[in-house]
Amino acid sequence: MGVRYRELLLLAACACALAAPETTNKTIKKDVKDLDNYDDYDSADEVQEVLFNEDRPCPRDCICTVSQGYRIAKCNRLEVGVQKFGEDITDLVIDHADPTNPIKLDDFIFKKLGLHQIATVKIVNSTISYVGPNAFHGLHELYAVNLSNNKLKNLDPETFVTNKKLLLLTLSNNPSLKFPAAGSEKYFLNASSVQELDVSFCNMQYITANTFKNMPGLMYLNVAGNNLSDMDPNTFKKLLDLEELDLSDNNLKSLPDDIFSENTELATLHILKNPIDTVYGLQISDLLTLNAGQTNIKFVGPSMFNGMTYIANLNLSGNSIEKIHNQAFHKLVELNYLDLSFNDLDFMSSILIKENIELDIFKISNNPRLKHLPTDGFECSADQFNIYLFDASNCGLEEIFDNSLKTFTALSVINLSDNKIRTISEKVFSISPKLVEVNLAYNLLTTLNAKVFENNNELGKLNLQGNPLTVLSAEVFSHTPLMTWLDMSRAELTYLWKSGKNHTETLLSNLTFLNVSHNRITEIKQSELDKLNKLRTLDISNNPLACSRDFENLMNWLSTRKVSPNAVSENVANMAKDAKDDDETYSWEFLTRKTCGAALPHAMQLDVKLMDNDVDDLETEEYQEVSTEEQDHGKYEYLWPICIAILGALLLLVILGKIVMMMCSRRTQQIRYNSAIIAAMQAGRTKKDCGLVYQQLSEDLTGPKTPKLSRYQPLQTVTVNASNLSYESSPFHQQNIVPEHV
Ligand SMILES: *[C@@H]1O[C@H](CO)[C@@H](O)[C@H](O)[C@H]1NC(C)=O
Ligand SMILES: *[C@@H]1O[C@H](CO)[C@@H](O)[C@H](O)[C@H]1NC(C)=O
Ligand SMILES: *[C@@H]1O[C@H](CO)[C@@H](O)[C@H](O)[C@H]1NC(C)=O
Ligand SMILES: *[C@@H]1O[C@H](CO)[C@@H](O)[C@H](O)[C@H]1NC(C)=O
Ligand SMILES: *[C@@H]1O[C@H](CO)[C@@H](O)[C@H](O)[C@H]1NC(C)=O
Ligand SMILES: *[C@@H]1O[C@H](CO)[C@@H](O)[C@H](O)[C@H]1NC(C)=O
Ligand SMILES: *[C@@H]1O[C@H](CO)[C@@H](O)[C@H](O)[C@H]1NC(C)=O
Ligand SMILES: *[C@@H]1O[C@H](CO)[C@@H](O)[C@H](O)[C@H]1NC(C)=O
Ligand SMILES: *[C@@H]1O[C@H](CO)[C@@H](O)[C@H](O)[C@H]1NC(C)=O
Ligand SMILES: CC(=O)N[C@H]1CO[C@H](CO)[C@@H](O)[C@@H]1O
Repeated sequence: MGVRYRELLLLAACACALAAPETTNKTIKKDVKDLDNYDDYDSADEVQEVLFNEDRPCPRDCICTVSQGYRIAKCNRLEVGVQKFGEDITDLVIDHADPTNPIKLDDFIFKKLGLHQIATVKIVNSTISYVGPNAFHGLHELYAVNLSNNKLKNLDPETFVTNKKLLLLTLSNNPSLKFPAAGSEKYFLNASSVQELDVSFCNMQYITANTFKNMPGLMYLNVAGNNLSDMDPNTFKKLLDLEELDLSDNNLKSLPDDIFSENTELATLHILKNPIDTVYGLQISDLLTLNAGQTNIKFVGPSMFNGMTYIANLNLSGNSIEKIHNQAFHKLVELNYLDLSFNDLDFMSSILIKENIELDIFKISNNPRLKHLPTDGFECSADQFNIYLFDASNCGLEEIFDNSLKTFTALSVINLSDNKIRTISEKVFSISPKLVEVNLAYNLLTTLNAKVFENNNELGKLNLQGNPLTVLSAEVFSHTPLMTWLDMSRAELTYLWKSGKNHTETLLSNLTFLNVSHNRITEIKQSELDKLNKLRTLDISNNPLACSRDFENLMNWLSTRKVSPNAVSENVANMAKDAKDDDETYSWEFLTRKTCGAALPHAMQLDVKLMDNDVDDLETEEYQEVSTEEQDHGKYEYLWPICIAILGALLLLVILGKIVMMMCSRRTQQIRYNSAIIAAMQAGRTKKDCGLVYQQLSEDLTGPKTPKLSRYQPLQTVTVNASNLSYESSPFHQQNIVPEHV
């Protein structure tokens, strides 16, 4: 259905692409002295001439290029008598012409300029003071005209009457353009070949039954962003081929029931951003896409969509919907995409989507009053749904029941972020073996059941960011060999995980990204990471990391393995040379120096304060100081006395620590205390004895030894496989996330 005009769109896109300032060797250049300036036609004052054929130079104020057989002239102005174009120019582009010198499109101007064969005319973001009724006459190859944003005022209705090949006409953003007034018999244009017309943002107040009557070829009509309010029932009755209509961003409060009764081809209707409160009664038998976001629809009744039963894409996002009848969607058996996000729903019936067995994407995110999903999941009249994307983020969900996803066996992506979920039982995801991405960010999870992903061996991305996680068992990942991305940042972990007794060789061996920044981790050992052969990025910033030999080994290991400390690897590369200039980034070497290489005088003060590893906080001066001292070979002579002094202090601190531990049961205090001791000890790191004491200390003080492991990565880009999409004309395509295997 949408094929014809989609091809046109493609063609238009091609034409636009061709209009890019691109030179190829096919162009014969002459008198171009400064090639660097060649593309810069906006600022080119001098005459640049490019020959397309032997006898016609590129006119002044223009740059001519050839691309894939199209010959494009980009100009700053049009002046009959001064400029003369080669007949073979196919595309004319004027963008941002000098506003003090408005463009006049006098009668026959293009012919007079020699543009007999012109196929596309694009004059945009300029000022066109006048368009003669015959300006475009005689252009028999003309196929696309774009006059957007030009302060156009009047267009004679017959302007394009002779352009029998004209298919695309874009006049958007001309708020002074005159249209036939209400009640007038006049028509806007007599242009029967035009298939796409864009008159969006033209401050149109009214469309009469006659406005488009002499454009019977229209397949796409865009009247968005005007001030349309009341619609005549006959407005679109002459447009028998209309496939897509964009009425968004107008002032429509309702649409006459039979307004589309003749538009049997209408497949896509956009009514978003209108104060409309229902689409009940509209009869559009073959509508595939209804984009009704940001309207005034508050209640969805049982038969609101009865006149549009073949809808595949239904977007009701951003309304203030409070109630949806539990059978509202039951007749929409072809429904593929249902977006109920950003509404005000406080209840979701378990039979809401019962009959929508073709549903692929189901979004209910951002209904903060919802609080619960159906206890036993969404009922399905078939065995199971095919839904592969379910977004219930920010729904105030307080729990997720064992059976909440019972019928979602094909799930690939689930987003439960920004809820209040405290625990997730091992049953919840066990039903969905194809899960690839799970987003649990910003919930209230303190840990995860070790078996929660036991059935999800395709899981690749897990986001646990912003949960009060204190402990995470590595066992969680023993059944997810494909896991590549794990975010456990902004949690309360004190360990990454302990090098385990039960770790298999393959545990997380495919992990490439691990973010544990903003935790309370004091110690990470190489042994905890050395199974992660594919690790590319490890973010451990903003942890109270303490120096130890293990730590230094780890840093060396990470450098050797070229693991990046943050996502931007170039910055890290620069870091080595330019640390002082770029304190936003850091290398492992830098982190080592920062954690371990504190200047000796500082260390001797046994400064008992919370160690801060935030690189951003490190002052450049301090850094310089440190690096100078590192070059000082005499450094190690001081270590013995320091070590002894520290040992003494440590003994004291250990005793103190025990006392404090007995007195304070609150974990956070323990951590602070612990960090302080470790910080105080760091100068002794190279001493064997000190190291031993340190290890014992940390074992004593760092609390439970349960291995913790979490990882997660943002789930933005699931592979898009456009060829899978079964419907043709829809804005939904661009944003659809279609996993390859679906
Ligand atoms: C275009 O010309 C440049 C030199 O003028 C040459 O280096 C380049 O290889 C040519 N490209 C093609 C596609 O012929
Ligand atoms: C018309 O030109 C404007 C401004 O460059 C551009 O945004 C728009 O996509 C063009 N439309 C078509 C159909 O080429
Ligand atoms: C529209 O243009 C055609 C010529 O292509 C002409 O025959 C017809 O009369 C015009 N229609 C009106 C209403 O003027
Ligand atoms: C939009 O239309 C309403 C009447 O429907 C009118 O009162 C208002 O002034 C118009 N707004 C503009 C910007 O033209
Ligand atoms: C659905 O509508 C919302 C609000 O208008 C919009 O932000 C979103 O992009 C739409 N979704 C699609 C797939 O077009
Ligand atoms: C890592 O992933 C690949 C597929 O991407 C898989 O074939 C391989 O078995 C995985 N590695 C381990 C150790 O499971
Ligand atoms: C250790 O792994 C084995 C098999 O890999 C498993 O049977 C056992 O339950 C695991 N032990 C624990 C404590 O998880
Ligand atoms: C890790 O997470 C933190 C906060 O959650 C974020 O600011 C940081 O950019 C992430 N690191 C990487 C490398 O993505
Ligand atoms: C999950 O939902 C949150 C909040 O609505 C949003 O910011 C995020 O982009 C979503 N993530 C995915 C992968 O859809
Ligand atoms: C720079 C500028 O103003 N560009 C505008 C050109 O015109 C299009 C629409 O006609 C606008 O979207 C651009 O912002």
